[in-house]
Amino acid sequence: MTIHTFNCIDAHTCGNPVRLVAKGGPKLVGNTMSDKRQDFLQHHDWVRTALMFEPRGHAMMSGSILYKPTNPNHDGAILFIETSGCLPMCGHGTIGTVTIALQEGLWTPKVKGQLTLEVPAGAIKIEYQQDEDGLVTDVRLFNVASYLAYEGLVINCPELGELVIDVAYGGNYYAIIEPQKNFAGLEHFSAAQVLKFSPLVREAINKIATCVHPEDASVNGIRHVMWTGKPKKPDSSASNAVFYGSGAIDRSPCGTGTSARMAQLHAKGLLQQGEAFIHESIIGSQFIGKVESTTTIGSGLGKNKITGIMTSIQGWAKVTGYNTIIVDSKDPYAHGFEVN
Ligand code: PYC
Repeated sequence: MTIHTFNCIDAHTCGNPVRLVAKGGPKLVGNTMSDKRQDFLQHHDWVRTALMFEPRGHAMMSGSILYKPTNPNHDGAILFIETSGCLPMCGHGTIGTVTIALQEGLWTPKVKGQLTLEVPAGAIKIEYQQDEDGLVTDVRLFNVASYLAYEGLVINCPELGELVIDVAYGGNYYAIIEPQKNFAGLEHFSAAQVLKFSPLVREAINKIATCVHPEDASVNGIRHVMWTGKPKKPDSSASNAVFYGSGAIDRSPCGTGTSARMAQLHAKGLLQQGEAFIHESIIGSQFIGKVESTTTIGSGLGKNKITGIMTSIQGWAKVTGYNTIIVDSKDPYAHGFEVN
């Protein structure tokens, strides 16, 4: 019998869970977090399924494992784990991980109030505030470059009919569905409808849209579906529900989704640089997004160069508990299961 022990600290970012593995994560091979992500997926993926799937997790479970950064000038490195796989970047995961790691003394920032972190999608900068008790009160992440990949793709969704969809990247690729003839808006849609129609939309859109990141081919495919609509709170700019994995709706406003949405709106002239974009989640929690600057993505010439934006996302997280999780090789569900 083998027992693996994982010392985890659980938190939530604006409602969505973050389980940070402080001890017990595997050693990974590779020079970058993108290489390490591949090594993890090939040789250690059972750690993710054991900690994210039932019976130790649930459909929305999401987490992170901390690593030493490759660049000694950086403060830390994060591998994201969740039910759908290892994301190249996760916004709510970053805000939760930063909050936990600072409060629990797992990182010592080189400059107080700032961090530079390595994630599989690239390097990101962080600004954070702490109160007099050392609790992190808010985190602003400066995300990897975002861009609008496709505009006006048409799919046929069973029962709903024709849907016009944009696809944007904000650390992951998102199929974005705005209110239109066959979708009146998220405020008219139930969570059950999001869960029912999202996998159908995802399958259809992946048949007609090829998404491969111009700087890292291991970042590819559309795994997230974002339904948009009118917000409930007067100060929110828009609401959204992001579907991921096989049955999850993000309870937070979705960090990489918010960056993708800002890239879409900015490319269409509907959001200006410097303007606040307050994104509301399905439970009413908010992230404050901003287009910080414009940029180009991809080192190729001519049409391989893409115009994009640099965004920031601000949110908060709260620690919910300390969790020593064991995985016993004799447990028939040692590596977890999903009910679809
Ligand atoms: O916050 O980027 C995010 C995210 C991705 C999937 C769930 N949350």
